[in-house]
Amino acid sequence: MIGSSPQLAVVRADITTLAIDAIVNAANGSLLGGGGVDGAIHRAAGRELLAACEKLGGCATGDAKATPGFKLPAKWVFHAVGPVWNGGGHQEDARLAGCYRRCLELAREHACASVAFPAISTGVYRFPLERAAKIAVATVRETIAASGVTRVVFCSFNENAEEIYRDLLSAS
Ligand code: AR6
Repeated sequence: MIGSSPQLAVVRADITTLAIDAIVNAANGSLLGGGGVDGAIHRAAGRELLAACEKLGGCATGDAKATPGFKLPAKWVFHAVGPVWNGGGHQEDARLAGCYRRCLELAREHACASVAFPAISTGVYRFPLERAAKIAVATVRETIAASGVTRVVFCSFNENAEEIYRDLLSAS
């Protein structure tokens, strides 16, 4: 684990393995599962997660909704819907920032002290990784104080993402 701030850290891990108050899912608007990290979370949490998601009625891009973690070590899952990258002129940055902001609001509502985020939108949705990571770190830095969260983990799935987050966290 590496990070210059006591509140923000980067880990390289499968997010489904983290024992933490809440993990964030990079979902789609249906909230009914998919590939990537979404598929991994649904597989690890078990069928009860899909049943809980079915009751949520979908979710807008830039927003997030909470369910329990069921069989996951995490207590909660915050299902965030990131934007599909479409060149940058379609409010992609603002919508991505909205995901991080909303998840920290959900953390406050559910009294979570620790939250782990994957790099939302940077897989199937093709958001450029470095640009996404900058937005992630900046938005968390802006909003963490109001959330009551004491620890945010940026969960990287590969070495490249880990290095990008490490550089961003070591910059003031
Ligand atoms: N743990 C942590 N990070 C992961 C994991 C994992 N187990 N698996 C993948 N990643 P993606 P998106 C990283 O494609 O771009 C789904 O079908 C991955 O390396 O999962 O937001 C949804 O249902 C990448 O950096 O999500 C949506 O339809 C990041 O997670 C759509 O994909 C996000 O990649 C959402 O696309």
